[in-house]
Amino acid sequence: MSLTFPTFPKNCRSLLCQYLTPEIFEALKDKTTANGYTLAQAIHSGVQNPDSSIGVYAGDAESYTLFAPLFDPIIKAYHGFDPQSRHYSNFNPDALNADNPDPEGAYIVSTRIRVGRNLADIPLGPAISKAQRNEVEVRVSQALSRLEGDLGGSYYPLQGMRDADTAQLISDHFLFKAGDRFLEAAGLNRDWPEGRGIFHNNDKTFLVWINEEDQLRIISMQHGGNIGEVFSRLARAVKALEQSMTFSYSDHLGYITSCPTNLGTAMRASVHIKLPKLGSDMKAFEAIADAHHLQIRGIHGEHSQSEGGIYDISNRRRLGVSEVQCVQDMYDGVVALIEAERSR
Ligand code: ADP
Ligand code: DAR
Repeated sequence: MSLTFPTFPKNCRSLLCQYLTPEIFEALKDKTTANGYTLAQAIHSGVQNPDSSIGVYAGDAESYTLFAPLFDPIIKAYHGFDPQSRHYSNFNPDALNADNPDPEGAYIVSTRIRVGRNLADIPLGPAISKAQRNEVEVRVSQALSRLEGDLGGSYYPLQGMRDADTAQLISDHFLFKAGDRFLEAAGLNRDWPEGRGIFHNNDKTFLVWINEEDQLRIISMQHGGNIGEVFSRLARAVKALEQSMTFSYSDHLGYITSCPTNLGTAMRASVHIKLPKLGSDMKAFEAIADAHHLQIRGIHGEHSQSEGGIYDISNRRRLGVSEVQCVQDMYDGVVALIEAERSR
């Protein structure tokens, strides 16, 4: 890894480019966390990919304190969250005001709510060893095997999975794709596909990804717009898993994740929604999204495009807001988008 100040192109807009000064680089470049993670590793994705939006990844919880002179301004810029602020969690579904906004199913194709989690005693993906990643797979899949009722299901390792089965699960939006160039440069694709896999119940309404960008992505999803039901299932599942695993958490940053954009709740609550008319007026579409703290993605995940007038709409805020607020953000935004689509 380079120990000289990186050269960024003039058109670089990532938060890394904006906040890595020569002074901060000199102050941090020789520091190493207890897991051996360095500044060079933390910034490597953004140096290799100057078109990154963020450009940094943490290798462990200590990264956020040891490299705070760089991470703090990036967290402030993305989340509007100060170094002295405290994060509060509220996963109580009863606090959500979210009757189905589209009971006729005219707009919302499907609803998905996910959280990222990492085991408190193992480094994050960018710093994890192969043996540690395999240990995560064993510990988490064993905990999942003890789930009962509608959360019960089976674990399917990626290693040995038939290519056709992998492709079908990805096409059906259930399984993660092989890591993109940003994750590759962060060291998150090392030893792929060893130690990675997916757990799901029979209905594929409850799924857990093991060792993608975070050690766990805990997912509740179903067709239609019953956002409250999706949230309640996720809350039950996370509570059940917390009985057998300790997740990395701090009073300041909430749930600790490899990418700083997922800190706090580590929650992304999304709908796939048909908005063809708004899609032809992106200025109005984006104005409503901005007003409701929403992110617009394509329908095959991050960095993909919308298809057939269907968009992935989700909350943008994750840190400094509760899980209930994340879902309320998405819900309130979806109500406004449906009203705008109807009025056209
Ligand atoms: P993440 O949500 O885990 O950050 P992505 O944005 O890449 O990751 O989405 C992961 C997968 O989940 C993709 O296949 C995407 O199409 C699917 N997905 C996201 N939201 C929904 C939704 N509301 N309904 C169905 N599939 C969804
Ligand atoms: N591609 C990285 C990450 C941005 C946020 N998305 C995540 N974490 N999947 C970037 O800096 O653009």
